[in-house]
Amino acid sequence: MAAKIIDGKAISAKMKEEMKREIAELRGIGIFPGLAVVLVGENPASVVYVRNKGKACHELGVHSEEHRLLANSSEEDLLRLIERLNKDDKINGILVQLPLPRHIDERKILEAISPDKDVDGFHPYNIGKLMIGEPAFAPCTPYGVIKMLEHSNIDITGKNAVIVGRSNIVGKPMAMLLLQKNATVTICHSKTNDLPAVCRGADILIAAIGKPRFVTADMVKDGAVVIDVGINRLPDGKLVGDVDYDAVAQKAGYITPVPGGVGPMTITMLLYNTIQSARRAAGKVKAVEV
Ligand code: BQF
Repeated sequence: MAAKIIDGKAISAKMKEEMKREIAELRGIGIFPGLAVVLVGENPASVVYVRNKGKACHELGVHSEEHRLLANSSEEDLLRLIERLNKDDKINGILVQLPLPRHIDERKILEAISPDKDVDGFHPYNIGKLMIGEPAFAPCTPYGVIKMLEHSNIDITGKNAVIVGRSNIVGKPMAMLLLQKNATVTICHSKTNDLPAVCRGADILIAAIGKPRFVTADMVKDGAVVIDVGINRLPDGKLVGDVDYDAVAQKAGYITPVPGGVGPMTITMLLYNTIQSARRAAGKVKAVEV
């Protein structure tokens, strides 16, 4: 079987058109969504990601602020900035770009962000809400994966979903969202026994391990939906996912490309969460529903 390609860029573009209409509507009633992106240091990948987020805000007419701190800024400097943004009525979303320099305690920083402005969904409050199936900000990458499946009319209910990777940013929240959508969920990791056999049981296979081309065709069931969350730069500069794309595309029913798959959706869901946050701040919705 030759897989259908799930085009993250096209789905993003479609969602952004809807969001533009929504923003115009909100503007009419005096609501102006605003996002603050905080970058500490200048990790080259982070600089690109922050630029992508600013560009998307600009494209949609969302107010955006980029706050850059030097790599040697203290934890206190960063906490003071977050405190200020927490109180700023123009700001509905606060995003601290990860990873942070090693001398800064990432958990402490994420816990300082007001849960009401935590559009990345990394605050323990929102993680807890996600766990009990209550409305909360869902982390952008796994939330984007759910939207990709829905836009492709792929049923989730009753399916075996296997996630390879157990990170707090992707694997774990992905499991919660798929469970919420009635999948039977397995999370695999580096210690999983006979990983290829577990993966072969997947109707929906999510690769989020951060190893280039780790998921090979022998690990994929015929006709499976394969979602590639990986972004790996090879020594020759080429960007590849966690899936051995060419071979797996011969076997899967659906597959996401890298680039142009999950990545653009991550950015779009950030904007989506920011808009929902602005609505909620204005009392237009009680909470944010996944
Ligand atoms: C594309 C990210 C790992 C760690 C921290 C579009 C992005 C990437 C790829 C992007 C990512 C990955 C982001 C493509 C933001 C996704 O066309 O394939 C957009 O900007 N991302 C991030 O902010 O932090 C990360 C991955």
